[in-house]
Amino acid sequence: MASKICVIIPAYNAEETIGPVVSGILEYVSRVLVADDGSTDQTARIAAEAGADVIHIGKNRGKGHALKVLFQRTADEGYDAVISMDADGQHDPKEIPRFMAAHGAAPNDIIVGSRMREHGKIPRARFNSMHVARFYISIAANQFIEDTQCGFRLYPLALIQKMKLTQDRYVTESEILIKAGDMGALITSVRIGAVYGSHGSHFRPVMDVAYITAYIISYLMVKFILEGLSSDRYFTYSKNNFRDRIGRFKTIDRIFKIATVLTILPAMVLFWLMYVLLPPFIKNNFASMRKLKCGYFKITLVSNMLPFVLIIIILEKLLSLAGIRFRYIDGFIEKFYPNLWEKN
Ligand SMILES: Nc1nc2c(ncn2[C@@H]2O[C@H](COP(=O)(O)OP(=O)(O)OP(=O)(O)O)[C@@H](O)[C@H]2O)c(=O)[nH]1
Ligand SMILES: [Mg+2]
Repeated sequence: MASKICVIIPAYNAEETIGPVVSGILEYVSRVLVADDGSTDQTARIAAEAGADVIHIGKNRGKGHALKVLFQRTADEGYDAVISMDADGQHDPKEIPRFMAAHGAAPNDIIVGSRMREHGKIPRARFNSMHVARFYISIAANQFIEDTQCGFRLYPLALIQKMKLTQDRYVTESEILIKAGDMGALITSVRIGAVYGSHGSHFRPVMDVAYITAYIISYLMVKFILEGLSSDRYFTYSKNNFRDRIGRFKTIDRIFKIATVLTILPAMVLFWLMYVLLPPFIKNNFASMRKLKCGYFKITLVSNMLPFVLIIIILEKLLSLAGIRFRYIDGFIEKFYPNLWEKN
């Protein structure tokens, strides 16, 4: 039997784009649900006029919270899967059938749109941070995910219900991929076009990247400890585990993240020693790392290089202000943060 699917859109101050986005989508699916997240403009009215059902979230609480509200509502209504799309027109409704087809072939997978082949169309700084993020998110999710930051996705709701989502704003979408992959689920990519233009963005390149990074680091730290101290353990996530319980308390979660960020570099060296020295006692520890194309040493090395990457980026920015264009970092990032699973 075909899955019951609808489209969900978390929207915040998107009055200029939401109308055509909703009507474009309605050519492919019969129901669009928009979560209006405390917009101060006409987003809700225009979405409703274009034919969407609108959930009103009184106060702005961020994309992650809106997604969670939309997951809950659609699950209660008996949908099997949802397609999430952005309100700002960066996702083309014409590509919806490709997500449906991928879902038909793999109904239990999360299907993620990938813009990574559209290199030239993505601002370089964004592309670089997407490249580094996918390196670590892929490690945490036990598989290569081409584009970990794309909001155009298809989620099977039964899978979403197997995880507790504790993160907010732009971190939730990374959290979903990591937890799904680290539970054994598969994540399939479909190529989509990248649209970057004059649309407004709410994404804050420094703060939101920092939040995502802190979450990934805090997640990996626990994964490495669990895998390092057990045999043949590939998957470390289960609902309501220790990490989920920490996530429930915002302050403790924040302290935990800061502590892991401050200690990750020496910890990576310690993990590398555990990787080299413990196997006689703990057979096949770091099981998911041992399946990768490179040794754990390389991951330790590139992680410890991250502060230098940051310094080079800052230097290049300063030089460009002085009119000197010097782009060493792009090639560096592509070389040192590769796809560790198969050929690109
Ligand atoms: N519900 C809700 N949705 C949001 C919020 N911020 C952004 N969104 C939605 O999330 C989607 C993506 O947000 P953007 O700010 O464009 O982020 P992005 O697409 O990752 O970044 P760019 O590539 O720079 O556009 C859009 O549909 C927004 O309407 C928010 O605070 N609440
Ligand atoms: Mg956008």
